[in-house]
Amino acid sequence: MSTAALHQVQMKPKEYKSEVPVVWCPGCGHFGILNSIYRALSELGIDPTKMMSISGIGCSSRTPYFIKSYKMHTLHGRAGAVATGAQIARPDLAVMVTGGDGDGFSIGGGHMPHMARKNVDMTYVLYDNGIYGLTKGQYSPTSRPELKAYTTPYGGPDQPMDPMLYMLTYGATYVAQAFAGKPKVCADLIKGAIEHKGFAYVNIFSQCTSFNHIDTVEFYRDLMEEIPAGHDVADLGAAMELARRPHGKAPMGLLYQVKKPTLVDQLEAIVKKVGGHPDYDLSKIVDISRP
Ligand SMILES: Cc1ncc(C[n+]2csc(CCOP(=O)(O)OP(=O)(O)O)c2C)c(N)n1
Ligand code: SF4
Repeated sequence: MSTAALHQVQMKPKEYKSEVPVVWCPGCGHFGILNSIYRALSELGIDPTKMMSISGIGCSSRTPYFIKSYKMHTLHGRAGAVATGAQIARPDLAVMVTGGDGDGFSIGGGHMPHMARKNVDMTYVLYDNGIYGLTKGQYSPTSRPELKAYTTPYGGPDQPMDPMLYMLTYGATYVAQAFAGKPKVCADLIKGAIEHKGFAYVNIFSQCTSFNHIDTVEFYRDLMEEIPAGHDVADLGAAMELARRPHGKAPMGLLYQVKKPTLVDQLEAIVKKVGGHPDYDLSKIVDISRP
């Protein structure tokens, strides 16, 4: 969203910490992402009373508890739907969803395409650790087949999905990726996402030190490659080609960014078109739907 209305405070990153103690396992990548969020909020000067932090269920979905802002800890997989409603009701707030690959792409997978194609003005930070951490290590949609987890003791039977290709395909207007071990890169991409007017998706690889023993810090360091200088972020084809990992490396940085009307812009345009027209009467529409 435009942060002009939100540039109201001067707070250090640590001042965005709430009173709630962070309870993740030692070495969990989620710490790095949380610190990057604090840093992004501080650098943008976001007023905590102008921010709505929303999540579903998971270790990553605990994030709103740790941030000084308004917050909703909702149902597993439903953060995006709740955030869409919150954004329509209060377009003046900075709406941020934080959650895991299980929350976003398993149970919540039905919502992801719609937030993207509707261009809901929000930031979605997905903590991608390739596993269900909170429920003690089940295989997720981004798990590699080599992962031996409780539900896949002999490895997985299918191929992982790619969140980058998915989001680009469904029309997200800001698509970026990083690794929790690169806090400055993460903070810059999250800052860009908050400032972006439209649906901004940031995929951040995050090691689960307790249950995913193959996607380690070393694995992610080796996997990631900075997006080449000169990449045109408005070129969807070029973004998709990078996301396809032609040389086996996952792109790190901003893949894609374009300006398009948001869901609220489109709704306002409809109201402008039909508002004041004698046939436009919201109470009549509500009456039609009464039993
Ligand atoms: C309706 C429902 N189904 C299943 C669960 C159990 N559950 C809680 S969190 C979770 C997945 C967590 O994984 P992820 O979203 O990737 O986050 P992480 O814990 O890895 O950060 C599941 C399956 C639930 N809470 N509610
Ligand atoms: S179980 Fe995994 S994701 Fe959850 S806090 Fe521990 S290391 Fe992090």
